[in-house]
Amino acid sequence: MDCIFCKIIKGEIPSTKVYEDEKILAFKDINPMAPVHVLVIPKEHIPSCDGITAQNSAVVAHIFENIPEIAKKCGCTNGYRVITNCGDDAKQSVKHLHFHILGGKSLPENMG
Ligand code: DGP
Repeated sequence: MDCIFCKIIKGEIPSTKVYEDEKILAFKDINPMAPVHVLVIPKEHIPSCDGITAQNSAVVAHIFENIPEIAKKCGCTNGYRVITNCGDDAKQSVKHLHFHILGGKSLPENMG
């Protein structure tokens, strides 16, 4: 499958990893929108939020169980934002489920 994030998981494309275990990987976004901009992804290929089911949702819970520690470790000491883009209207550019962690500064209120 021609998926950039699957290639990052396999080590075929380099990334700056900040957390990894058997189910998930977190790495720095190549185009940071904030001082801290990390992507957290499942190692299992799930295309987007639309692909989350009762069969695979445990990995999503696992991601959220680890997000506070990842955010803290990366320097989000005063809060952070978690975002996932799903589909064309949201401008999802990589079709592998990922959660952006943004922080390290006071973020703008407007998200729309
Ligand atoms: P989204 O628009 O939600 O699909 O965001 C995809 C993000 O992935 C975007 O912020 C840039 C990042 N990205 C794309 N390709 C690469 C890559 O090869 N390496 C890293 N570290 N990030 C990437």
